[in-house]
Amino acid sequence: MPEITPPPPAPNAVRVLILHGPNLNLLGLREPGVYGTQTLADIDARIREYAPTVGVAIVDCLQSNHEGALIDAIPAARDTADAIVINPGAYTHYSHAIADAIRAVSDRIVTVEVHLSNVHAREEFRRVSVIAPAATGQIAGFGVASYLLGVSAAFAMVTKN
Ligand code: CA2
Repeated sequence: MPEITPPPPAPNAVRVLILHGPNLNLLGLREPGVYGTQTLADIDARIREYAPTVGVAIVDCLQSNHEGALIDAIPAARDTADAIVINPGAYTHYSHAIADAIRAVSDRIVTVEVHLSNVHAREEFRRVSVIAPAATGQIAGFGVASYLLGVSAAFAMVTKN
């Protein structure tokens, strides 16, 4: 398939940082029955293709298996992003440190928590998100579309006033 070059971001585009948590680098390589066949690179490419069509400029797509790297990226986005779309992976269920980092920037940054799978229909421990109370909202269960809905939700929240 020919590569699609996304249009340049509009000058007033909403700036969104995409954060992926632990093990999401394995997408498409392991457990395709749960998380699908698309790799993380495929997902990032789809997000980058979609974002300009809804007025969003993607600042960066960053994946880390390290809690501290995700925590560092959140306040660092204060001056470069209007919103963060984050799939915290398994940190969703216990990282109060990531939740605190989100709270610390919530005066300036909208945060959308996203999940590929419907965490509420899975094991008991996945039904609890310590991130959700700190985030602006949560989207789960739509596969790759969860990220695209997250990007649209970020745009809607940043431009609502
Ligand atoms: O559904 C989601 O997006 C999750 O955030 C994915 C996390 C899981 O711990 C959350 O409960 C829900 C797991 C990401 C690990 O992804 C893998 C991909 C391929 C193979 C193994 C793990």
